[in-house]
Amino acid sequence: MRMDARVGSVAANRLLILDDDPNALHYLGEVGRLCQYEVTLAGSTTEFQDLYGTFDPSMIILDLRHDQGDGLDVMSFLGWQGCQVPIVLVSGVDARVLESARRVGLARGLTIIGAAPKPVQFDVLGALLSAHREPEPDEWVQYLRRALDNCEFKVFYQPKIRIADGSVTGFEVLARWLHPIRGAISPDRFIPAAEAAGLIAPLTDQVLAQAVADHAGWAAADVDVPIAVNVSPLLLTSPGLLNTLDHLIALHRVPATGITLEITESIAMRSSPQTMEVLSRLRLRGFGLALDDFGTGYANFSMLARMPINELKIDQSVIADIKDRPDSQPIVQAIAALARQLGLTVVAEGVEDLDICRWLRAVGVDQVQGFGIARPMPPSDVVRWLAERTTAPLA
Ligand code: G
Ligand code: G
Ligand code: MN
Repeated sequence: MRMDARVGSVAANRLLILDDDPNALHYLGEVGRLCQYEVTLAGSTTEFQDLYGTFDPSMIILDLRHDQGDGLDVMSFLGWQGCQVPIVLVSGVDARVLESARRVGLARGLTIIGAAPKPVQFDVLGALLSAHREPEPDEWVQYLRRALDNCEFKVFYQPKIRIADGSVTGFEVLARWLHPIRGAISPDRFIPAAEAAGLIAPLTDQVLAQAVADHAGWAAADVDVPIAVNVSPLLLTSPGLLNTLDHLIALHRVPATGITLEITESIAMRSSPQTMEVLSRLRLRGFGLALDDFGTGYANFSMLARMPINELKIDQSVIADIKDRPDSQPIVQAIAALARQLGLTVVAEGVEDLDICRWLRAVGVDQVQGFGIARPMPPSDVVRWLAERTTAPLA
């Protein structure tokens, strides 16, 4: 996440503007500052190209008509640089030219998020800049607190299927932040921020409370839906998580066996005595423990044998390579063989194409999860999805 990469005093939101009209440049800069960007102004293409490297913008505004070149040159420069920064095009030329320039930018792989005719209206540009703004580290804390107070974190569910018979073995619970203005924010962004802000425990409590309540509600309706919740390594060094889980299963009168906790592979690297104790206690109570994202390079095989886990999830990056990069096949094969010897259930994650199920089954992978089965769905869809599917072996 960008926030982690830029610690210290470097602002997360840096806006670089190119316009050869000094008045327009000044005006655009003011809008940027009002939207809380650190702003740098370029009055010419050469200046822009120099600043692009040194200022490292997180957002760009490009005027399409200026002295040298026509703005399209700048876009080829940015395309050549592999620029992934969101770009807003502005121009005094007519709307059709602006639209065709936008297409040129997209064709060069650029992220054109808006095209505005000049004079650019304050609220149009302001809305674009605000929507794409990354909260600064100190703002995250405040945003996350508010989101927790307003219960903006929701849970989505993604099924896991046993290849051999097509039965549903459970659903992974995936947190989503449904922000009233920004829309859905990915956990890849807010989980690290919550960890850094010391708010991962209350966030996980909210996720668990929703998921265990859903799980119990389905059980009461005679629908058996085991759940798997991701937990941060930070929560495995103290008894807080155990207490939350004990409380929830007592409150909803459900057995621990229907609930699995997914811990990341990196935890195996930091397996302190405290962590081992929490993990062992979880298993002794009957909770499932899955080692997630396996194959991304942290855990070694001897640690695998020592961890009190019952399931191993092979990371989607490893699975994605199976078809295109034959050298990853022996890796999956070795992981699956070892996991089986250790008595672990083996799950392949990120399975988009069910064609690989035959191969996965042959090398000893038991279950699959991924877009090829279903995308993560809201809780309201789970029962219908289960009712509508036909259970048949995948390979
Ligand atoms: O759903 P998505 O692919 O965007 O999830 C991205 C990452 O966020 C995954 O690695 C997933 O494990 C993690 N994640 C999703 N929900 C939670 C959660 O509730 N807690 C923690 N710690 N991680 C989560
Ligand atoms: O790290 P973890 O395994 O918890 O990540 C799970 C995340 O991966 C889910 O949040 C989901 O959004 C994402 N995901 C699930 N299935 C697929 C898939 O088939 N393809 C891709 N690209 N992502 C997937
Ligand atoms: Mn997971």
